[in-house]
Amino acid sequence: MDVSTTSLANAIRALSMDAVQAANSGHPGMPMGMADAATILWTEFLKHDPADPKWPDRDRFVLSAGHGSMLIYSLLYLTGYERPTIDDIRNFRQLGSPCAGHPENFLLDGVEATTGPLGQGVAMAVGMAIAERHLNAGYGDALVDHRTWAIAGDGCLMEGVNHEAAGLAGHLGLGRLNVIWDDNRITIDGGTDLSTSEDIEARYAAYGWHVARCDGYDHDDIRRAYREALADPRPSLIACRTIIGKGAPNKQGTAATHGSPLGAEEVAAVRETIGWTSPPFEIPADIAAAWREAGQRATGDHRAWSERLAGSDRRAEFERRMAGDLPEDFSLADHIAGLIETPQKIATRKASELALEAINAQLPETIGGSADLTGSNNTKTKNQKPLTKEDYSGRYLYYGIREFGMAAAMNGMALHGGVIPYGGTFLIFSDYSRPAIRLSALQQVRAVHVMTHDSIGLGEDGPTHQPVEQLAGLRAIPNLDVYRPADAVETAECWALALAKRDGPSLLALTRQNLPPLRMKAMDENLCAKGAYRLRAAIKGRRVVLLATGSEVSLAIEVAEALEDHAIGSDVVSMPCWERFERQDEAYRADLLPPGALIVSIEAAATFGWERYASLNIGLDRFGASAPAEDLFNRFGFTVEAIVPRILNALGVKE
Ligand SMILES: Cc1ncc(C[n+]2csc(CCOP(=O)(O)OP(=O)(O)O)c2C)c(N)n1
Ligand SMILES: [Mg+2]
Repeated sequence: MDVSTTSLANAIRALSMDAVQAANSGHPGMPMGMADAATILWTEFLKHDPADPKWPDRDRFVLSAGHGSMLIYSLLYLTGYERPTIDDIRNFRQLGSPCAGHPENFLLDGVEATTGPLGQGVAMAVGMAIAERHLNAGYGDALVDHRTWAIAGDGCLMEGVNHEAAGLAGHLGLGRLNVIWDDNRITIDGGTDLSTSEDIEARYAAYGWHVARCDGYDHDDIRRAYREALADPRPSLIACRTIIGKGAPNKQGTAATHGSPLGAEEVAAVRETIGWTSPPFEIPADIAAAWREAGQRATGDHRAWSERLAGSDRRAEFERRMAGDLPEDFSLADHIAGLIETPQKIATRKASELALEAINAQLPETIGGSADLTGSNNTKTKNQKPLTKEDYSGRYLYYGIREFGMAAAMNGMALHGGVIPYGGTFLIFSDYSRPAIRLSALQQVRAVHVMTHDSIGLGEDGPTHQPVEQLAGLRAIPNLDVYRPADAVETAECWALALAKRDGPSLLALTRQNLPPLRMKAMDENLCAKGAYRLRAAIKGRRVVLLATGSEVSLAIEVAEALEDHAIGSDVVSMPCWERFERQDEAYRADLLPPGALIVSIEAAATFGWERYASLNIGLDRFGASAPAEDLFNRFGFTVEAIVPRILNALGVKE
């Protein structure tokens, strides 16, 4: 079919400007500027099959510059994905349309990652490229042999997470990763020269990347740059010189095209300029057919791959892993039985390591790691060798001091599929990784964050390292399960729950200090599954329910015993996970937290939020201090002697 690349690209321009115009909101500049480079990528280079968007060996494509969402919606539509339909595009940015303001992976097949928070797309692409090489090391070229492409804007490359991710990618030599930079020298405020004068190409070269440059409208030059990128063993940055809003005669090259409709007049002028005579949302038949045909390019590859899979003796395991299913016989029951048989006074971070020994031995899909705190986070198990440039089969990643980059890469790995990433840092530094934790929750991906040193219990490192408000902030993120287990058994139970949650991330807040074993009885049920459960029942008539998490549960038990001495019956409810508790029915919740009893929360962290459950909140609403842990618990009132009088006072009981 004899349709020019320019005509193909103009279909993207028309769809993008018309959809933004119809919505009266959106970002036409980026899709118009990158239309040619994206067309060549999607019609000549990208390996994908619109008929099977989940084909495991497809190339991954991440639109890191997510504001240019009409670019990917156009590409998916034009190459023949089932969705979006032209009506979906007509309803761009409207309630119910999968063509949301920014691309959301759970709304459309073919959108590999949710992007919009600039920089994270590239970091997720790094994670995808890691997963690809890791699976390739395990399953070989026959089953896993694809690339990861990303389109990034100036903004993506300015963000700090870009430095973390690009550094990691260079270090790991991820040659299958190609980032196309929409080098239009414009951001919202105007020219990039307002804020930036660094040599980005030199920066990437210094990370160990291959850097190519091309003219974003010289088609052969674009092809040459892509081919160079494919041939080079290093990750590639392709600096693609473009003009934002290309095709809009009066507005192109200006920030005015970044995030506003062009306006009816300018839209008409574009039609004139590029020779587009079709009405909005109509693609001329020859152009539409050429796009569809290009969308079929990889069907032969796909068929051959399916035959190889059918003939592979690894097929069942490969399919299980790509589907995200755990092995049917996966269980931590033996591990937990051992903990109950031989109770140990250990830190929950150590308990997590013990759980991971059992997990990693059973699940080949886990990839652990830490942001340079391996020995403190206890994230590495004996059978894990490092994942390195020389050996991608390793199952442990030394992320370096890159908490945000780590969490974003974990999202990319989880989105790629076939692996379950977990990564560690101190709970206090969840603040550094928080934007990616939020995005994993929004994207519904399984990533497990191992956050140790979870309170003043970390001791001498002091208030810079002692989390206070972090738990409250993390609990506020929708679809993130935050766990704070109280002993080794709870830690194992929480790990089992985290791994079983396929549609969202989990975070384990773990202690540095040793905790006494509390769960001494063997049982089939995972008690943490309900988020909270009665660990101790009142002996005398119940007047008080002590609601505690993690390291404060054993303290709550001591407090309960002291209250019983005052003839005040006290339950202790361990509450490792608020979010799971919230998912229980009213009867269960009321049984644990009965009206009429004095409910007291005890947690060595901000009381913010605990008011919803308890009328007396014992916590830490200030920064901690540098001292041995025991001195801090004494100083801040986490003792039986300090807590009992407060409860008696609340009950109006005289001592
Ligand atoms: C982390 C983050 N900060 C700010 C924004 C708001 N924002 C959206 S696009 C943009 C400018 C991006 O410039 P560039 O990447 O060059 O895109 P272009 O204007 O060229 O399309 C900004 C600041 C955002 N989406 N994410
Ligand atoms: Mg720009």
